[in-house]
Amino acid sequence: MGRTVWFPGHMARGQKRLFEVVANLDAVVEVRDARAPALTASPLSERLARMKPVVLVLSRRDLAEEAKTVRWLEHFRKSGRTALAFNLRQDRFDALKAELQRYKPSHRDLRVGVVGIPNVGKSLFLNGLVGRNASRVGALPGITRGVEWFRGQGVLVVDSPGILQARTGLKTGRALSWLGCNRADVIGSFESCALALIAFLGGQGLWTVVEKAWGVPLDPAGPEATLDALGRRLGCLVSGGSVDAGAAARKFLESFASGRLGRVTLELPDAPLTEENLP
Ligand SMILES: Nc1nc2c(ncn2[C@@H]2O[C@H](COP(=O)(O)OP(=O)(O)OP(=O)(O)O)[C@@H](O)[C@H]2O)c(=O)[nH]1
Ligand SMILES: [Mg+2]
Repeated sequence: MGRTVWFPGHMARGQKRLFEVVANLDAVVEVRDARAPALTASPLSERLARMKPVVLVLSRRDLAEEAKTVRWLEHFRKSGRTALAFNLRQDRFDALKAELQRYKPSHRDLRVGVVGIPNVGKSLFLNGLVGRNASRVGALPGITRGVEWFRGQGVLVVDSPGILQARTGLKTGRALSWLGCNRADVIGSFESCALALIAFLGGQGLWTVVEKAWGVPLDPAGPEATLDALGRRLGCLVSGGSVDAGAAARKFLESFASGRLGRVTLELPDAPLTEENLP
């Protein structure tokens, strides 16, 4: 059986190295995507929480549905967890910095680690914390390859590569690709990931986001027919005028993951996405 998540060597090495440095940290910030705060939990989340205080940061607040983000924050607060949501490209993190200072020992600077699955915004968050563009940020998963220390604004911060669980269910792996956190091309194909996304959005009544942005209705004949219509709308055609489904799927996934289609939240605290309920 092929892999259902992309798990290159830098993830295995990063995980080992991360646990070596955790002992020297005062607190850990776990970054998750506000569009799916349960699905995008780090596989290291529980283990880290047993070792150090963990603060949750929900990234991409600007791409999620605000009322649903408020429900998630309320959910975490009720479960006794500290969680804050940001547009990491714009917002200042003063409230979060104040929260982290609670863990600073009196004799030295605060030491914080930033963890999370690929492409959730860890490096962008770290840059905001140290006050400069210290760590490289990029639209594709797998930008940060190693565990690295950065200093700035009275805090020492460790960036880490995005780490996935090596064994993840196929449907969960595909759903992570919708948010840009897993490599669709490595785990199956752009097409299979896009078809699952079409089925999911249709089933949840969320297709309106795509229809509003691109004017393509959900085709009752099924996801393949809808992908075909998307391909025509996006001009992904091969000679002879038929649709290049792979190219259409790739464009659709990239637009969805980057939030260009509009705000959308995929799950709520009382109905988290799992291998059992995903298409
Ligand atoms: N609109 C928006 N984009 C964001 C936000 N947070 C992160 N991004 C974008 O998401 C992409 C990934 O950001 P990175 O900081 O490189 O993510 P990472 O978690 O370090 O990724 P890896 O190192 O590859 O695991 C970049 O294009 C960011 O600009 C946010 O709150 N809003
Ligand atoms: Mg990074």
